[in-house]
Amino acid sequence: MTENSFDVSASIVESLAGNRVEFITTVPCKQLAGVIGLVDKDARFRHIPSNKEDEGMGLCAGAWLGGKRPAIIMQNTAIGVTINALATLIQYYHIPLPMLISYRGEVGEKVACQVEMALHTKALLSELAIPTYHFHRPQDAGELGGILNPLFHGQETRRHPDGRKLLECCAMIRSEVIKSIAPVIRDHLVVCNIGLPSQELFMHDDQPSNFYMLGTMGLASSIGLGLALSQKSKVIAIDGDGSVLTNLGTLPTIANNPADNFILLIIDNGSYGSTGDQPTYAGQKTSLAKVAEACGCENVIECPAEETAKVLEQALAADRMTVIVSKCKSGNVPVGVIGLDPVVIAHRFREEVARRNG
Ligand SMILES: Cc1ncc(C[n+]2csc(CCOP(=O)(O)OP(=O)(O)O)c2C)c(N)n1
Repeated sequence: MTENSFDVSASIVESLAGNRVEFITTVPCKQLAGVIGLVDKDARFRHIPSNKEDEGMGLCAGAWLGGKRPAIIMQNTAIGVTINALATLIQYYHIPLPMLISYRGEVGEKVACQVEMALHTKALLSELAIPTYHFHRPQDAGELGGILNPLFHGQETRRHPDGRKLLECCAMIRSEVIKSIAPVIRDHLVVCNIGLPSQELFMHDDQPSNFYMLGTMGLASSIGLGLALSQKSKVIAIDGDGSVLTNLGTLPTIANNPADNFILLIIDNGSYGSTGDQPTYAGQKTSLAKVAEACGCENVIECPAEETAKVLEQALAADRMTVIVSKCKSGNVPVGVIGLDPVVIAHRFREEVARRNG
């Protein structure tokens, strides 16, 4: 095959499909427009455009937990945006994620600003110990299939080690909202927000069906949506107002990619509770319920905290994607840390998802 006749985009798409990648999220880049166009039209893939690359990584994490092989397509200028998601989500939970990254800023680049991130792209990936493969010539893209195979295989055949409970959790008082919903959410897949919400849920009702976020503030809703789109069981993402504000792009993504097995429960205490109750804008002029509606979410319910369990039960019974904003007071109580290894959390959750989906 000559260099000219080699179709890079088609080769990449076939390598992805050939490795059973089914869930792809993208933030566009001109250089990868051909691949993105093919992915979008190809029924072998679920294509979910995301608003920001770290949001996309949350979606991919959810898809992997849901049993699907994910991939993200993005531009190298976004590497900086994704460092936290890479370190505290993708790497921390050992989630296999191929990133197809366009390399803007190389020799011949017409947009001078692109050169700046090109200078740092490889150094940042190297600092994170992420193996990189640089396709210099069009035909090099033909190597993609062979690169993907071991990436997925290694993670899918690994099992979480038993008994790796690293730290003992100290039982302390819990938030009333988490306490009241624990019996309702026990039978469903739950993705729980970073900080105190996860610690409280772990302390009171640890289940293999709970995915506790230990980092990556803002991505509970993205992980939850990716998971819901990837399998059939019902998914409840428990988020916080501060975290939703940090990833506000999640609401249009949710609205435009509805999954009737998905409930986003925002426990809105009007503050960044886990860091000492600093006020958020949601506790002031900004109504997250109205923002969700304006973004196109169709079933948005705001309720007082004491009605959360009942509203959640009704939403589960309705089989419709629902956003619930539970308004509660700020205030924290001491609670122990989560004594589980992140890889244990991810793998036992993934196995539970697979068990439920038969
Ligand atoms: C990117 C990033 N920024 C800031 C933090 C620190 N942080 C951890 S939890 C948290 C507050 C989360 O607030 P919210 O989502 O409202 O949940 P709450 O704790 O109030 O239930 C903050 C600011 C972080 N972990 N990551």
